[in-house]
Amino acid sequence: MYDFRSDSADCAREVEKGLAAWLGTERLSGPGPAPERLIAAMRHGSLEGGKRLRPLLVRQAAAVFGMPAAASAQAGLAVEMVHCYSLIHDDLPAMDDDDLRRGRPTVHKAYDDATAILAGDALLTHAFALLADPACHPQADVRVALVLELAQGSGAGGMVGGQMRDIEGESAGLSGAEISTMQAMKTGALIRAAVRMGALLGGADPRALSALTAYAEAAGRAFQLADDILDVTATAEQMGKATGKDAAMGKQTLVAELGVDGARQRLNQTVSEALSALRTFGPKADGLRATARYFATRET
Ligand code: GRG
Repeated sequence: MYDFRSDSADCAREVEKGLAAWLGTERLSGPGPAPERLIAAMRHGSLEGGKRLRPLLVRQAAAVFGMPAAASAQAGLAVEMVHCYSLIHDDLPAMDDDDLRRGRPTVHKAYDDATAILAGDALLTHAFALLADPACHPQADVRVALVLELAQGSGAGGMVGGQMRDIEGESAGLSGAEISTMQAMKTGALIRAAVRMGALLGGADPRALSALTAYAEAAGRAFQLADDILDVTATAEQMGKATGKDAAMGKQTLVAELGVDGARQRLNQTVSEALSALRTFGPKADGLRATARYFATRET
């Protein structure tokens, strides 16, 4: 029987080891050696922390097709590098201006703004080196498909575009439908890419890929709803309030639109949608099922 706690803990341990290895002096070198300060900032922004959910999704989607965890690990690291870069840039003064991330000083606080920008840039670039590397998958056509998937999920029509919509919406205001689109891009697109990359590694046929894409889109919505609910309830707790309604005000989230109870209801519906997208798959999809359920109950 699939054990979410042990699989997610194994995955997180392996991601930590893999990132530490790939963010070493030798592997980061190009025509010249990578500067020590840059390497240190990249490591600060990606090691020791994080739930490592996106590599877990790559691994679970590949497992649907019987792929062993080791065969999808490198692609999972690439997705995690893109995720870590996005957090480093999101924390910058020009974006969210946060001092803490994962309980530690953000990269621009521990180093400086320019180093944080470059550390994010270098993580993003390195992610694609991992996918192009033959150890990622023996077939070049699969590697190219992975590169395309991650580029589309993280670029202007995906995560970066979602961030732009979020920033634009802060002054213009967003409708409920616009918030959903923004979130599907900003947060959902990388989750979608992670699941689809696992499916591509596993050699999914078009029907399976489309079912897993439907799962990923619903799971991405569930992840974001859970994140927004946690944001509000944690803030309300800090402020000593009975509900997080006031804390939700002014934020472009579905919690502000639906209220905490409405958002919880929507979260449960969305998890059911994710689960029903997996109905044609057998027990090999239990990992993906467990992650969708985890999104409804997570506390961090
Ligand atoms: C700046 C290019 C650029 C993109 C920013 C992802 C993102 C887009 C911003 C992060 C802001 C944020 C907190 C979004 C909410 C959803 C989210 C991505 C939460 C963090 O992901 P987790 O919970 O984090 O997987 P850990 O630390 O566990 O990896």
